[in-house]
Amino acid sequence: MFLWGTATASYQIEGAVAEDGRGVSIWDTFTHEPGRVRGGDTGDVACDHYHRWPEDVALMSDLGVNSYRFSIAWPRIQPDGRGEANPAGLDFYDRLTDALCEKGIAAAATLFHWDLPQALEDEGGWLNRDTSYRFAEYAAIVADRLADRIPMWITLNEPFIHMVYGYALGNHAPGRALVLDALPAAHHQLLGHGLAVRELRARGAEKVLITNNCTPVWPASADPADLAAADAYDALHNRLFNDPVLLGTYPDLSAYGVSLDCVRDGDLDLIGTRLDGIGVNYYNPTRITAPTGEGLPFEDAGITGYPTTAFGWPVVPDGLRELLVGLKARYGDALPPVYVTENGCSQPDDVGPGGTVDDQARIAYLDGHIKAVEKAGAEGVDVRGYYVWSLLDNFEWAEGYNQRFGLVHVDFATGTRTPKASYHWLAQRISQD
Ligand code: PNW
Repeated sequence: MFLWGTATASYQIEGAVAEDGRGVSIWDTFTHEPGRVRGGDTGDVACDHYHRWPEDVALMSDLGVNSYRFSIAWPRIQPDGRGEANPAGLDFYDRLTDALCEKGIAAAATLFHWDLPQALEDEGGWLNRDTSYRFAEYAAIVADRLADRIPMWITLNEPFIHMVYGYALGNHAPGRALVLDALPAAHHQLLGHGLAVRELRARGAEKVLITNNCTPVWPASADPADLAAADAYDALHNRLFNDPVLLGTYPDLSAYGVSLDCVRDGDLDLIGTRLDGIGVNYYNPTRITAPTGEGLPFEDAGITGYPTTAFGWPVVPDGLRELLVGLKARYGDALPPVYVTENGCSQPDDVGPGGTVDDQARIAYLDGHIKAVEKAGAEGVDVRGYYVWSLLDNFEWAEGYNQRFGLVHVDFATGTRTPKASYHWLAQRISQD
């Protein structure tokens, strides 16, 4: 059965940051520092999903999806990132899972979507190898409680984006700007993944995946310098995260003066444990040119000639086909079934007269990308699911509430949910399947 779903993440929708024993996460700290997030927005209330989740489950049921990808907030389960579980935190996800089961919606739970307990960040966060072991412990606690009812587990969401924005550039929590010294955050996340896979499987988890952010890389020209730059970018963004989990090896980054000194014997065996699927998040391709100055071995050349989203991201549906076919070409039989665990666009959606949101550009976006998935399938890629980012307009990280990705509009002053035209379109599309 093909999985049609919507995706969300804990910090982006839940709110209720100080309720029922939840600990502080790095995003609580970061959003309360002046100048970090546009407009000073925080996730303190967000979509108030922590209280309104029954309404959100009903929205998904009416939409007709058969799967829901959400994330579990580590600080609700272990407020300080270690030790005893907080029962109230587990209870929340237990209730949500039961409600999904009742509606026939298969839960796909992500264990880490960037909201690390602050107490672990204080000890170095993902730069510290110990965090990988803490993550496995947390995974075991959650699986003990929920593996009997959650069929699909995703260890990490987009370790690349978390490393780059959180540790290399600093525009996401924890706000560190270490450039290439951020690389241990890649390895320690992946080691945490490998250790967690073992804990999840030991507790009977049916399917275990990781979700990587992937982008087709386009060299700006056929000039060898541009080709080399594009290859370097592809190594860092795509292969650094796909190779170890699918092949058990890291790409050679030594040409760029980069080495992963923190890798120890046996780590790659754990990280390369065969998965039941790979989650792929796709938003757009990246066009790369040779660097003009010192520093990184590539430069973003930008993409023109395509429509853009409110974020300014180019809309290239065929890039998703290209990406999926490219994964099959590179990994062959080592590529497990693929799930597109995020795809979607931000649009400036206002509620119009009559209380409707006429987001025609989102309908065109989704239609194009769903067709691209079908084409990749026809070209031999085993794609088994497609999840729209996102169910609800939500807290879009450094952009606050300014970028709306939802199928459902949220009035952040009142919490009122209004399904957009794209929601009704998708309901139709799914019902035809
Ligand atoms: C993903 N980029 O993040 C995340 O998984 C979501 O939490 C997020 O809301 C969604 O995509 C939309 O941004 C990304 O700059 C953040 O290329 C930034 C990028 C890509 C993905």
